[in-house]
Amino acid sequence: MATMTGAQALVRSLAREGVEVVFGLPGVQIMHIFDALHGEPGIRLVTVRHEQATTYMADGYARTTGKVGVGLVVPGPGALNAAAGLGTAYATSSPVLLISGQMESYALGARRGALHEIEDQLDIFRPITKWCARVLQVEEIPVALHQAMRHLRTGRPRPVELEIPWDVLPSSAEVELPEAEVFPKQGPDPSEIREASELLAHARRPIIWAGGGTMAADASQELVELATSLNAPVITTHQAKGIIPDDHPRSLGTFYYGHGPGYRAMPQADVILAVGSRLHLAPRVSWAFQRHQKLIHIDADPDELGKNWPTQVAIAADARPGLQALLAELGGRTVSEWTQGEIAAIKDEAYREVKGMAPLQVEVIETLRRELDDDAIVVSGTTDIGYWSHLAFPVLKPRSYLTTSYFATLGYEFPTAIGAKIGNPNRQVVATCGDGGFMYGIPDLATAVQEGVNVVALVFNNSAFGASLADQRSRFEGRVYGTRLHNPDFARLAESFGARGVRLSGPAELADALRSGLRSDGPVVIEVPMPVLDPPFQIPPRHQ
Ligand SMILES: Cc1ncc(C[n+]2csc(CCOP(=O)(O)OP(=O)(O)O)c2C)c(N)n1
Repeated sequence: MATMTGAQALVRSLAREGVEVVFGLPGVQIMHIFDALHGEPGIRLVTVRHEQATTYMADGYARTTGKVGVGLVVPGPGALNAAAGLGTAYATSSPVLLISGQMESYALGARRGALHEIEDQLDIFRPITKWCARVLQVEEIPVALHQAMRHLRTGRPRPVELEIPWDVLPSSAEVELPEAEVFPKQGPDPSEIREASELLAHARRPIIWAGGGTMAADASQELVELATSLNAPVITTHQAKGIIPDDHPRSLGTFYYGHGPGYRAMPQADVILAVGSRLHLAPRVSWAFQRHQKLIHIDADPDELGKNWPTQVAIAADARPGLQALLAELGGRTVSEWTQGEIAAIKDEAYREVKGMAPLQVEVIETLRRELDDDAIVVSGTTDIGYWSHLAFPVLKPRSYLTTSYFATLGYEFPTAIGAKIGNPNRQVVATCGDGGFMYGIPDLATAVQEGVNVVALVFNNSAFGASLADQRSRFEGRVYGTRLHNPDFARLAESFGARGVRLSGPAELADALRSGLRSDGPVVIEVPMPVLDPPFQIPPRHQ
């Protein structure tokens, strides 16, 4: 027990729980937390320029390191600004903690129009968090933070939010700080593993379908081992890209809007083992998922089991212990008929198709792969190159390819990349941005300069909200309205921030610019002119 203020109790608890970085933006209700951080050498405070960046950066940091990402904002407008990032973290099952201030206790519920008042802020966070709470006593702060960490580190990782009224932060009390805990992961039910193993052991055409839950569980090694011993190809969602190297002989790449090698392989499957995936596509791709196939579904979130597609065996477990148990139970048994030649042929043919559909985009993506290290982190933006990267960019390591999952958050990519680089200073980090999306994150170019963060933003400039324009072309008889954009000179804009800016005349110049950009000390913006092209979801899949 020790006497300390609420702000000290919070910051010491964060340090005790292993938090090393906080992404924050100050304001009167949280200044005591800033002051307590000033006295805490183990935590780096990164001050951002727009609250959206607190949660985007925390998410980028969290998903690339596996550690908890922490944001710190004022209530009301600050909390609302941070909400799109928290929603993205919810969609991507990312362990982000948002600490938001609160009005003074006496103002809660009084509806007097106190500074930054929102009547019940927790109601705003409920749909985009796994757990959220308000703490009203100093002594409760470490306990609440420990509880937040338990939610972040057990089951399906999803964001949490904690709010503390302004007056609680400078108050003092006798406080006990709980020890940080390593929480055990949820293991599977052995009888379900036996049932699943029997199905897999007798499957002639088993396919493994890996979703983002495999990444959150760091189950790469187990997944690759199982694919090898079962002789089963692996299809990933874009969230799980890199869980098996895309160039692995058993990888069948990424299935995205009916494109990718998966659509050729899935109809052949007799048993599908889905791990850490919502299977949200299943009801929409009848040529891929078929009723006669047997589905084994492992997921840390029991709510997902059987929700989108009927399962034969539903296993509520974290992906890693789930796969470990399957490996042990199978003991190498398999009658799988897949040959590596078949898998390679399916993959080659699908790649040729993708190249035929998007030659310019694939040329850019191939340049990226050639120039980047194997463990480089690519934050794949909500932009044309980002969507085609799901299909054409080979990801070689886990936790090195970020998407927004179903949230499709325009503008997340650049701040998310800054957070990723702060968590991984020795890895290359590139964000692929559209001109529309990049403009959301421009304020935090200043943060990247201030913090000396070498992130390369590739801004593919088609002077349009391109996907929306393509939508107008296809669904509204070509009536283009409200989707063309006037843009700044991105290179000069970057220079004015003290960053490096380069304007290319075309994608052919990308390799050199990228190479030198990755060697810079600070952020680099490379503007690449592009025409408006069709994203994959505007092109009907061949099997429709
Ligand atoms: C926060 C948010 N607002 C709006 C959208 C809808 N939206 C999806 S893509 C897009 C256009 C993106 O334009 P740009 O960033 O220039 O990339 P491009 O499509 O041109 O490659 C829009 C407006 C969204 N996904 N997210």
